[in-house]
Amino acid sequence: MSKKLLLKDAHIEGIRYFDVYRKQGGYQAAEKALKMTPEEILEEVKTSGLRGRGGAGFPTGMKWSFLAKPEGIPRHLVVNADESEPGTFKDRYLMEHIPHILIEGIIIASYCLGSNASYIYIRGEYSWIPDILEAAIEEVRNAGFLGKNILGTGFDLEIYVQRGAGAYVCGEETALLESLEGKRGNPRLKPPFPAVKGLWERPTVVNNVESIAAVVPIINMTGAEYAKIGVGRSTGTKLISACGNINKPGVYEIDMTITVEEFIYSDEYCGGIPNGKRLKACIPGGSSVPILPANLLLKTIKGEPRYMNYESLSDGGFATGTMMGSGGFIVLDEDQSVVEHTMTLSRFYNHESCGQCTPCREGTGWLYRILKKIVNGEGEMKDIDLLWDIQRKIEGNTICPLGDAAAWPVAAAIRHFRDEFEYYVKTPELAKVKPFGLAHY
Ligand code: L3W
Ligand code: SF4
Repeated sequence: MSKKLLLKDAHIEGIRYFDVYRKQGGYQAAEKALKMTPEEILEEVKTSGLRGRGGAGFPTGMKWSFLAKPEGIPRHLVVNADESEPGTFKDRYLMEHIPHILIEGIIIASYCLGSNASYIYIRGEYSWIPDILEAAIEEVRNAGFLGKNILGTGFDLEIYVQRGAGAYVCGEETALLESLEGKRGNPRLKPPFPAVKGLWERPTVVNNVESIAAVVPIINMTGAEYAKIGVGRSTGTKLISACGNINKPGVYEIDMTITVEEFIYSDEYCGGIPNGKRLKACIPGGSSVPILPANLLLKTIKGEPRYMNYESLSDGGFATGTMMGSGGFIVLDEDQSVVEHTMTLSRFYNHESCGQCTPCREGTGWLYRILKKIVNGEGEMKDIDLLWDIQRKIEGNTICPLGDAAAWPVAAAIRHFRDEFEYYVKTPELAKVKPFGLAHY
């Protein structure tokens, strides 16, 4: 049984409301933190080993320590709730069911960072969640945890909820800041990082919803105890949203010591693949991370089991590994077509490109059009090499990671499933026939 820190009370009726959350020990971490110094809180977060839960896995304590503190200039905390990565819906679950763990985390983080005005930027499509968050904020204000002179500490805090307008790229932290400032959400060049020049050019920390929520158990149990959960540099617990060809899609909290096999087949998690089908492939960290075929998913190239953590999933680099990413776990059974799946993703990235950089603006369109040509049975062998060339020219040559995110799925699909691309080219009429099984491998 995996240890639960964030979802431990998710089953309790009414946990969305302040009184019920408080009865379960809610806001004790905030009370504790407000008696500590900001430096002591930072030390706990650093000791915990918490890594950013939005996709990049950057150490949270280190990010907080980078925050510039020029005299007389306000600082901000911005929570990235723009969760738009295909396959990722864990922050939605957390905000819908336990909004107070996020609000409590914001209070602690804001106090630590010296932010008197903090923001939650939430994707526009989550249209019903801002009401939940705003109701929770109102309850917390009435209880004295928000506003002026919180609990008599002299610390003031306001939390604002801002809805996005439906652009995936606004999940990229600098595009998010542009959008929050009321402009078109175009990513900025980095450096400067937001920690130095962020919202309205002020020092800003941008953290994912789950990262901020994790600060609550860290303060409650201490960073050292949190660091004992998990393995290596994958400390604490991670929320995984599981979908695709599995019996039990949903959001699970894991402690990063379980194997991928256990996660897919155990009844505690995905419960196996429907109708006794075989596993073909999986994208474990949201659509941007490389797809892995079943053999490399269940074992690394060294023959060791593949674990659900940052290090094990990326073992072997992109040649034989992938990434933990946002934890959006997408499972494909033997009937799924990797080529068609890759085309769908390419259409998405092409549509979501902001158009600022040529390799991304033009390259994503080329990827989509060539993949569509292959799927429609009009592909030629040279198109597969052209796809490879185009993704190489995008990767690393753009302002923001959306370019890489568009390139990696294509690269991984060709690397691991080239024979399937060739099958489409050689036998276009057969490629249309379902089930499109493992048979031809
Ligand atoms: C100050 C330095 N700050 C790095 C900060 C930086 C950012 C964080 C990580 O995300 C991933 C990609 C996909 N001084 C710093 C510094 N920072 N050096 O650390 O930065 P970085 O550049 O490693 O990554 P990133 O741009 O934050 C890229 C994933 O995000 N992704 C997923 C998107 C969707 C979701 C979702 O729906 N939940 O996350 C898309 O690309 O895996 O690896 O804060 O400022 N010297
Ligand atoms: Fe815009 Fe794409 Fe360039 Fe990112 S990589 S800034 S989405 S054009």
